[in-house]
Formats: sequence, structure tokens, C-alpha cells
Amino acid sequence: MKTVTYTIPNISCSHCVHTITTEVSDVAGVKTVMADKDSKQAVITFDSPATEELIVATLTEINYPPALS
Ligand SMILES: [Cu+2]
Repeated sequence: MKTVTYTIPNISCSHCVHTITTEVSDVAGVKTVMADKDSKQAVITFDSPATEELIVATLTEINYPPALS
């Protein structure tokens, strides 16, 4: 199990939070998604078959690309 915090500049309202939470939760292996509009961060806990790369790809696909750290 792995927990990664992604900074997502496009998070601007609770609708964004909802979209990210539902879409990323649909990825196989993702356990929890905690997105926050004030910090513009999403804390995502996942296990195989989900990978960091797959989550980045999913976020990018739904128009919430994470900022490179
Ligand atoms: Cu929004």
C-alpha cells in the first residue's frame, strides 16, 4: 500500500473535488482519495494494480494534471 500526495492546481471548487474523487476511486487498486480545494492537493492511497504513473495519467485525462514536484 502506498500513499502519494499530488498537488493539482486545477482544483477550484467542490465540483472538482467530487470529479477527482469519483474518477480516481474507479481506478482498480485505489483505496482512498482525499482531495481538498483549499490546499489544491489530493492524497491518494493505492495498491497494485494501481501505480503512481496510472494515477497521474488518470488525473491528466480528466483535466486535473498534477503539478510536477
Ligand atoms: Cu471545480
